[in-house]
Amino acid sequence: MNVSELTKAKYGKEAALCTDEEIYYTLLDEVQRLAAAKKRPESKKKLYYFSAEFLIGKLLSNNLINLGLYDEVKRQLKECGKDICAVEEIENEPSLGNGGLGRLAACFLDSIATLGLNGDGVGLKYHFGLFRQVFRNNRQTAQPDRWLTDDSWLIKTDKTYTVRFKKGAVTARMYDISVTGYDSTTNKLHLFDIDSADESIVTDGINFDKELFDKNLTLFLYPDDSDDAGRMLRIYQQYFMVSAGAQMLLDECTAKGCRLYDLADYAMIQINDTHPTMVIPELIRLLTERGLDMDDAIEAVSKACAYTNHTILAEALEKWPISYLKQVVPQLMPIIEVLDNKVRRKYDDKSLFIIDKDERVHMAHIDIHYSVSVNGVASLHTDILKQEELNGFYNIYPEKFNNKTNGITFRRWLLHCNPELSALISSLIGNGYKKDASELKKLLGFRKDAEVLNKLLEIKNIKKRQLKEHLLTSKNIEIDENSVFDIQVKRLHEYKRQQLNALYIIHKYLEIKDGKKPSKPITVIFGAKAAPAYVIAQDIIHLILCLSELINGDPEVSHYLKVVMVENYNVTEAEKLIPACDISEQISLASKEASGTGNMKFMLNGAVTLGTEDGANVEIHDLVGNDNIYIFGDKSETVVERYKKASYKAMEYYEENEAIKKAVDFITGEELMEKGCAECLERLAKELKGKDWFMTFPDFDEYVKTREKAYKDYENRLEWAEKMLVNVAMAGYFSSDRTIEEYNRDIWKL
Ligand code: 26V
Repeated sequence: MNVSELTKAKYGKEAALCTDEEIYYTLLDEVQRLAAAKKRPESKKKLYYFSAEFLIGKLLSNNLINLGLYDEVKRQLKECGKDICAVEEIENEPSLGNGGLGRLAACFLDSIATLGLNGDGVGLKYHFGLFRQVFRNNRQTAQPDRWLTDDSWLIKTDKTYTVRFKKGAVTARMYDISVTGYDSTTNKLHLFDIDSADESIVTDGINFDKELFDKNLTLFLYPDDSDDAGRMLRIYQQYFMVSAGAQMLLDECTAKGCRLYDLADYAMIQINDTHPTMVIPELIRLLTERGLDMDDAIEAVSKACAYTNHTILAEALEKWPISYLKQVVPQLMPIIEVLDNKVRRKYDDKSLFIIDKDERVHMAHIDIHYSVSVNGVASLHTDILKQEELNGFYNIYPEKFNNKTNGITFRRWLLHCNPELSALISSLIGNGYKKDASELKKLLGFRKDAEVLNKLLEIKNIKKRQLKEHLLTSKNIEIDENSVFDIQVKRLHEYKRQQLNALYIIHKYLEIKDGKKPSKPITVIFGAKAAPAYVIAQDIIHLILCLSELINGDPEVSHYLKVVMVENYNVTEAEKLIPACDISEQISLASKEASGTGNMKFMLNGAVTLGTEDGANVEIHDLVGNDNIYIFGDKSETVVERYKKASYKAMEYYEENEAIKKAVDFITGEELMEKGCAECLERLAKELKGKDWFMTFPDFDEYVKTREKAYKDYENRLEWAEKMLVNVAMAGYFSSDRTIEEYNRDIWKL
């Protein structure tokens, strides 16, 4: 590729004379052209990965890397005085996901294409995606985030499908994004939209008329489901996605000669959490419409579907009231009733039924009865599904249950975000690890090599300086690159326990005020969006922002401790934060974090985990061993028991543990009250003392002790570097290429 030739053709001038924007659009055109010219995988059977979220991140560098053009383009730009990073900045990040579940779907698409498998994504083209987070008065506000531009990675197709609702029909139009594999074939992400979407109905912040389904259907990702209109809109979105997707896939299958009864020979549908569950009754409906009888349709569809569970949190498991479904998609109800009746005829156990006594449809139950596979996303999570949450189902369908520990694409989370580390690895063990991540283990040979260890430390320093520079220029935040970077970035949820981290910060602040100064300064960094209707999560953000104002503004303390909360945490910010991290906070309450994938990204970039035995942390622990991870807190069985017995009393810990009492009382003390909103801070303190549903107090002492131990160990630089090296070396298991190979081997069989 010759960038200047391309800019001359598009803008009539050499690259050196172009703006970053002109260069960006030139590269966009060319990469689109090259991606479209790439080979598509061919196979009789094809995978359709249905997901309400695809958190794909910016695509320019990712595609340049996958097409093998990145280094060359970077060099050419440099020669004409341009910086590829500045060009990357032009692209808007499409925020088409909430967090781990959406990012996982994006990593999977990358690996599916890289492995040359025939599989496309199916989702929604949200106009605004997830809200943009803006901090005002130490609080989160939500703004619309319009990412669409005239020229983008989306290609408008002329494929349209009619989707019928009770209130009327809409036309679904398919837009495609090319999914380039790394040195491999190209697949597609199909995103559906309505032509009649009307962005002008969005008023002040992210409010809009939730009734106008033919205008609002694709405006936002998961609008607020705290009220009926919001929940109803979610059903509109889900049905819209699966109906359009189902029609598209049936067209593709019949074009390949599929007789409807043999659907499973031509299509596998992976259902990413319960959001796309209606694809099952919808496909059954379409097959009966096209002539199959009901039983045959049910069998054909069941053989083609597989379900992934991503959480055990009851509030996140979708149950739609029949009355809602009747108001939105009445055509599905007779089918759902048939599915439920078949279950009732076979089993007495009411907990297996699809429709419960309150007339609600349990979406996960449809998936489990009418699919070939049910998988959890980390070994502990799958065990909990089998033994606890879905035990009744496991007893009747043991053969359906399987584990697929999550993974991440090393192209984005190493090659792209940490070229310095990636170059060091290549110089030590060659380039093989880029296609076979298990080769990273060869790094273990350098455990005692001081030169290599020092290089690792030097790269970490480079990434820390880059982050410092970024925070300074983009957010006007100043941090000390010589401090320990201790980072917790993920969605804000009580089970992830950002509040435990905040309690530690208060504890540390009080110690420093008492004259007990840490020997190495500490920078604690947070990044997290909270659901707008999730009050306590908003309060936790408020607490962190108030702490940040108080501590960073206290000259007695700020030299030793700083607290930063990065605004609008997203994939692009993650790419800058993760490589700079020393200590990775993975402190969810054991049993609650299904897997986590941030934990894997940090590990791969040489951060050491401070975490509980939860989700994939357990597997990280197994791989790196006790010396290379900091584990604390109650085990999953203890937690599960404590919930069963309802024996936990937060107040007892508060009253008996001096340090906890001091930290919690500080939340409503004078210093913070001056900075923040009394109502919010009091509500949070009350919640902790009276309930603490995610059990931060029982883990507090051990958390403090373990965190101090990590800080102390950090000071022995060479020993720390060895821990970093072991983490990088053992991270190969968490390549999403490995995960996808397992999905294909056990479930899809493409
Ligand atoms: C959704 C909701 C929505 C209602 C309010 C409470 C709540 C709590 C959690 C969720 C999460 C839904 C599913 C999800 O995103 N799970 C994440 O999936 C990741 C990929 O498998 C996994 O790494 C994370 O551990 C898991 O939380």
